[in-house]
Amino acid sequence: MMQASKAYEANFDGLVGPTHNYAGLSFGNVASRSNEKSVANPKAAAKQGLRKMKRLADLGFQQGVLPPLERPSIRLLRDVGFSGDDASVIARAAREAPELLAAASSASAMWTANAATVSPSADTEDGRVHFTPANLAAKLHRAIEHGETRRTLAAIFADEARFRIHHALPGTPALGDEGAANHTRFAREYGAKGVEFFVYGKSEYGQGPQPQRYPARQTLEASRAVARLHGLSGDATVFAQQSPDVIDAGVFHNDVIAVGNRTTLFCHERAFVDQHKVYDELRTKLEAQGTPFTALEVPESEVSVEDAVSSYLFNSQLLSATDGRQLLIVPQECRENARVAAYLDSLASRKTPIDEVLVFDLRESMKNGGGPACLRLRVVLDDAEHAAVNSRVWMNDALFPQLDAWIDRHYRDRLAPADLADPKLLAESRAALDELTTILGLGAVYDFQR
Ligand code: SUG
Repeated sequence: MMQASKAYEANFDGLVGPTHNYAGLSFGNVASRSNEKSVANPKAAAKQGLRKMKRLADLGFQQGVLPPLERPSIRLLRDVGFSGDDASVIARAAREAPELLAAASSASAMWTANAATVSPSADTEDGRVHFTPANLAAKLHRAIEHGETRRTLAAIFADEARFRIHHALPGTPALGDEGAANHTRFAREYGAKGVEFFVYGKSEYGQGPQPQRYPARQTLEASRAVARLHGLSGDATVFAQQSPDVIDAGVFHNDVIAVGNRTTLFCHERAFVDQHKVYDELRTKLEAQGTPFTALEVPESEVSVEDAVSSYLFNSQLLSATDGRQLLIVPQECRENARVAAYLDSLASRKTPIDEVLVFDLRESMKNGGGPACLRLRVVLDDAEHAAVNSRVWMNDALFPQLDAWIDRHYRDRLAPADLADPKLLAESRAALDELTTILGLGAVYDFQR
């Protein structure tokens, strides 16, 4: 039996959608650009993600599923002027603006770390769990996610007495918001008040350095707005700027160079501007709550920023097991980079807060720049909140084979860029999603069902 006041961190992974493909849509994301136009395997991608969810559920973690969005987005294609029946819309877009068809077809909602920023009820003024869907204003294919994401979140976290689901911030560069990928929470226990750590790429109106080569997707103004909306107090928030030169090296979200959990921050030594001041502020604010803080910093001499970007060492999940041990969930690319592998092997003989490393094959997602941490949205829930969540989305021995068979029924094992012009893909995708809403008990969340 769970104790009444206890809270847990649940991870909600995005189920990879049937249109998963490599379109090179994300300038600044090295993997996305370098795999542009290669052939994707949506079935393998979905199964890789599903296996991660099941293994973590088997290890005793609370693991939820977030559904894909409806893609291709006929709504986007109509908004930009393509008309006629759905098949004509796709045919005309394929002919006249294949880049818009690619944006409309991306399965990018799989990276649920960008779905929203979430603040646990222990931190918020009104004692509810707050969600702000991210506007993802930096990239067209992602800027079309938040309306549908909000609808899905509302279907899963429906109890308004416990969950507050905000609208996304206005989608404009000054308020560019990329969600939980740039947000970490520290706390002694998940259910205790914590310190929320917001990392931004640049300030729109303030001074400060900016990257020169690649875009900074998150602004300080957006991070502050989310903290205000969630009713977080100033003594329990820290805002830090990402080093502009690591953004220019391909660190397009903070979760490509840092990950935190409870009292631990695991990061590269070049992650932040004024890094030691950042640690000091986190330590001071946490110690005021009676919470210790440890920064486990990886030096450039052991793992370069380039190694971090190609292996996704820091796009790992740092998870507290029920026995208190901390596990680091890494992609197999970490084993394939000799320096990163050596660093991970050395953890056993060093005194660090990481007790065990688990390796996962997420190759299909990784080729678009999405590692273990990109694929999950963390939601801290106490028992009553947990009971208020739509129970059909929890991964377990019953849901896994259902979803596995559903993938087998509906997914292709090959999707090349030219296949996005195939009108059958829309029909296949809708048939899959229609069935999924029944499996997950979501109701009619998709436009085509309304
Ligand atoms: O926004 N890739 C995603 C990857 C998101 C990773 N998320 C986190 N770091 N939390 C992005 O850049 C590529 C799609 C394409 O090129 O087809 C893409 O959108």
